[in-house]
Amino acid sequence: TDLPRSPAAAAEPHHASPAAPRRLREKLRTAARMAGPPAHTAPGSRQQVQGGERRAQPASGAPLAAARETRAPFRFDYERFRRSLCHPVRGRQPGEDPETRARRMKIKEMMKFAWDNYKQYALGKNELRPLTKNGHIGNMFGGLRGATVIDALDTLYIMELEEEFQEAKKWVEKSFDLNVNGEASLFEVNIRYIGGLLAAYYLTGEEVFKSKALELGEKLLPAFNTPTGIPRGVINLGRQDTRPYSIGMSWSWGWASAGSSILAEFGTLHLEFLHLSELSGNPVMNIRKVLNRVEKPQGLYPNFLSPVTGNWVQHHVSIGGLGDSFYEYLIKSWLMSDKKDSEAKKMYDDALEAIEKHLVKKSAGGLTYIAEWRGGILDHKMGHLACFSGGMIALGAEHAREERKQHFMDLAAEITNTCHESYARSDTKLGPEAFRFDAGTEAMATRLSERYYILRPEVVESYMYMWRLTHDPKYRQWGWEVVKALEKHCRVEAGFSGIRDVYTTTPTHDNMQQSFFLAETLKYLYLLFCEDDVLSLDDWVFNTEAHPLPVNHTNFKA
Ligand code: DMJ
Repeated sequence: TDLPRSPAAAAEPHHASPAAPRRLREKLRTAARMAGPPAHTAPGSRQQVQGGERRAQPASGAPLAAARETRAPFRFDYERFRRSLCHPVRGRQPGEDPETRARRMKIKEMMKFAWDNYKQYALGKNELRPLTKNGHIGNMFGGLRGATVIDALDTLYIMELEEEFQEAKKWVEKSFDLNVNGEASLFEVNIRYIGGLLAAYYLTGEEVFKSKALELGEKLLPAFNTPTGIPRGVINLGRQDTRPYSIGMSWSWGWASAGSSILAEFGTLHLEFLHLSELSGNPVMNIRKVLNRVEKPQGLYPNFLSPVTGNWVQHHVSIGGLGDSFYEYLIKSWLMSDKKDSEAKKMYDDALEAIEKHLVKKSAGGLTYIAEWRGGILDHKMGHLACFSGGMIALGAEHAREERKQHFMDLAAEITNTCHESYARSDTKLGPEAFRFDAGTEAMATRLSERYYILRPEVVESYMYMWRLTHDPKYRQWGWEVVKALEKHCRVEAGFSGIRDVYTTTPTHDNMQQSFFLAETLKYLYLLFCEDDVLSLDDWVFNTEAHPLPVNHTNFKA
């Protein structure tokens, strides 16, 4: 999701103390709440938890006292984990046609260009400002720096940009400071920093990424100290008060109605926290219980929920901003659990049925889209963010009931086609932030404020999944159209920039190279022109920032 930001206190970083694993594990154990036995046991960990009893606590929703456990020292077995993968992470690179290779190399060149400019003008800041050639810090990450470094790590690695990967790794080792004291978005820190560090660790086995992920994960835990265990949106990274309902640790966004938490924020933690749990040997919280208990209007999940009562605060439903990645993490939790997490699968199936029944519409011109819902009234608008849903529905289709499989593949293809239309109908061949289906308009922005494009990935993300799952060559063609448009309208002297209006061929640049451009847009484009065994969907799920997290292959024999 993408949200308005509250002003946050940016603090000057001090030098981080090195992670202290034993102390860290102790704190994780104290603060984490258990709602049942861990759903996930990674191949690397199974043989390591010797005598480690994980005692389940009742899912009361109230914070629990410290879970006292005795167990042997925990060590994640990375080599064993690597042997559990079905494919080498960067694939086997069999013979392929020269055009596909050349296109992939072009995208690699774009990544190098984006990285080199960030490194030259903004290393250590969160994003590059490519027109003014300086860095941007912003207020989303609570004083943490280097969002672009962390977001870029796995893309650099996968693209075999070895020198650049080493530069990024060196920055993490020497300069990534976790001893900060500012207000951060729990969601953004989780998907970009935790997700990026975890992926870098699983891909490379470099301990520095694991220890930083665990240390940062520890800092996020107090956000879960609410009466329901549903975290609030903003957390102060400098405070470590783990008492129940502690005041002053976390806040709801000022703009979110009545102190509510956002579905796409608290619903987009599960994948990363399961892995933190596996790597530390400690259990994690499970906030699904609350969602299962609360009544859902027409089976739909509204975007705002009270972290105090566990009830919905407002009946706005959207598969785009504020809702999006909650649905994504349900199906991906199931896939990541090697199809064991049946609770997540059922929630996904039920939610998708409700979405299809109430939100999926067809325009007069025959375009399928997903509308938004405000207390029963439809808003015939689709955000760019909602375009990830083509890929998600395709990913889930294969695992639907036999008689629904083709239906969901068709639905995924139709939505992806609509999102492609939103690009094809613009002058730049890039899509607007939101497009509408009303008053004779189809798949175009009608408001000036919705015409911008900030290098977002969701449309190419769906192209990548649709390609992998159908091998219909049109998805590669569509991806190549995006590459050409990015080169023409977004590439500037010192990096890539978003544009303010996709409906003019002389667009104004917004002077921002978003970190997700390196994490997601370029990674998904690159994978679109790779063989299927590069970051194979058999082995990996992508978090919502496109950071690959491994599937837990439960049948793996060492
Ligand atoms: C990214 O940070 C993630 O994809 C998130 O889920 C939504 N917003 C941006 C990209 O548009």
